[in-house]
Amino acid sequence: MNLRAARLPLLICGLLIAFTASASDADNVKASQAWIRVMPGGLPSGGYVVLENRGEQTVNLRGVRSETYGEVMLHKSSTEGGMGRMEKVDSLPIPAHGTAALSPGGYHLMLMKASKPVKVGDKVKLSLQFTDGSTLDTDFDARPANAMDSDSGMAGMAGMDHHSH
Ligand SMILES: [Cu+2]
Repeated sequence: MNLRAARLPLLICGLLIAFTASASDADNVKASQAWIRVMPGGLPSGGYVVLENRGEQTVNLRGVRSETYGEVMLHKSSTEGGMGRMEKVDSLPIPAHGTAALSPGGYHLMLMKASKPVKVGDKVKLSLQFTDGSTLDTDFDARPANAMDSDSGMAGMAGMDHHSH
């Protein structure tokens, strides 16, 4: 291997580091398993997604914009004395090199004031907003009201009770 060939990987490596340093929050976050539990009759629907942060710093999910829903809030569910309740939260931290899950019974998006009826099978685009102002457009699958979180089994059942109030 001559000297010039040996330098090429070094150069590429340097470029990658420079790119990573300037990446926005949205560049560092990967969204997966995004879905909406569609509730009948204009009731607020829950939105769920798994967010993976591949960056070196904590990223905060600050809010969500949507053309479909006039109002979207970040909520956290909890159970106190056997009663399900939920509260509004301002942001959800996604740790560096970690994940944060919005799932039935925990953090979730509360989707309200649909501008048009959302049907099961629809894909609904939600724009996730992060600390630095960057956004990540994500397609959420609309699922029926009795859908369970496929990954959490009984936890999904608990979430269903909560959201039926
Ligand atoms: Cu809620």
